Amino acid sequence: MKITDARVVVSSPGRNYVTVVIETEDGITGIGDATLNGRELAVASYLRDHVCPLLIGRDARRIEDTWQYLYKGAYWRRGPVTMTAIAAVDIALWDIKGKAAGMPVYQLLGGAAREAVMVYGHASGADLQELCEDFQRHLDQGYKAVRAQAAVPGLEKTYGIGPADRTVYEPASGSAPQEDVWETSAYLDFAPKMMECVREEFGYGVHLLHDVHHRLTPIEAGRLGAALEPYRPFWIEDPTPAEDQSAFRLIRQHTTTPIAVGEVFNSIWDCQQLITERLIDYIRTSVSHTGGITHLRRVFSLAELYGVRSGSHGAGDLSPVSLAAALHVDLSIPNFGIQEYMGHREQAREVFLTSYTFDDGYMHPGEAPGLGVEFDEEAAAAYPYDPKYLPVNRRLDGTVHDW
Ligand code: CS2
Ligand code: MG
Repeated sequence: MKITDARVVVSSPGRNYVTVVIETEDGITGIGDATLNGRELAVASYLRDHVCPLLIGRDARRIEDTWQYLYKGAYWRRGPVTMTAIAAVDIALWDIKGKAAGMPVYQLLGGAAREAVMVYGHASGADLQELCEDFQRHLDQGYKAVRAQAAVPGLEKTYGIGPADRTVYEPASGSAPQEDVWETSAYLDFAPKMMECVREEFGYGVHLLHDVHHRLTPIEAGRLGAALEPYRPFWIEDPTPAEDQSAFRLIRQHTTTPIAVGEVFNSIWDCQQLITERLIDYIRTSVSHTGGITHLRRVFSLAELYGVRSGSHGAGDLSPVSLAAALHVDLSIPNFGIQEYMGHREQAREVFLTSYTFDDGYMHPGEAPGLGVEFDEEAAAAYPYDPKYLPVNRRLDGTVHDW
């Protein structure tokens, strides 16, 4: 089954997405998500200039060999650009394999290990009242798990606060990074009040998640985790930057609050210590940034050995192709935890025609062969690339901080 064409489509239906399209001599087409928020063109170039020409003539059925060829053959390994590019090719090849077999990808991965995939949505607000109103909206939609984020009083901008019109939150903006101002002490005083408010309003029958977004030192993260224990978070996410995996030993000494990390990771080596030392409870690596289905399964298999469950990233800047691939993996692995699902803007739903379903807080990838997503390239052409950047965070004294 030789590959006859491999192309990259950069478009902006609702937000920027990079989509890989691979065609075979048999007329079967597969698609992959190569979107890296704020660095889309870097991945598009890596693919167009250095990967796609090498795919022509290769056997589309040899997914593992292609993965190794692209990973080891580049000599320069790992990193978000490289691994997102490899991921997109990998996802497209699994799509092709499923279509050739006449089966949804999850069947190729061993079949369903559960009936459906529990997802969590994003509730947010400019104040606690708005947060609770949005939280209730998610409960009304059937979510069993909801993430809570609220603007920190006194700070002009806070991560994760969705627009007033309730369209899908998109943090990237402008033709250059906007600069946000951050003050940790204000956040540490406020976060427990926010979680207490949600529990008082909605009780303990719903899974309550919160994203710290890399902003604390390890000891501050330990303090936050301990302060939130009465409110039983499902997890706190990215409590501290995770380049230093050993830093999580300090957090673990101070709190039993579950920890989720990994959306910025791109390989198993980024989380090997976190998993093998049980320093986290959920690994958030995504199918589109961590080398595709082939590599993500390795991460989750390692995690299973140490009692760590999956909690994959699924923000709106991961395309519907990525979400579909994630759902196939989520359905098939034994140590599934939860899947993030923010939904996608209307324009994206015009371009990516999906088979996955949402019902009462759970999702299923569907039974269509392959991923179950059709990419309408013509519709995509109506939405040209629109350069956008993620914000830069600075502390009150101007020091650059983690966003
Ligand atoms: C967030 C994301 O979904 C999450 O957990 O961390 O919104 C993240 O900020 C974006 O995906 C970055 O592009
Ligand atoms: Mg996050």
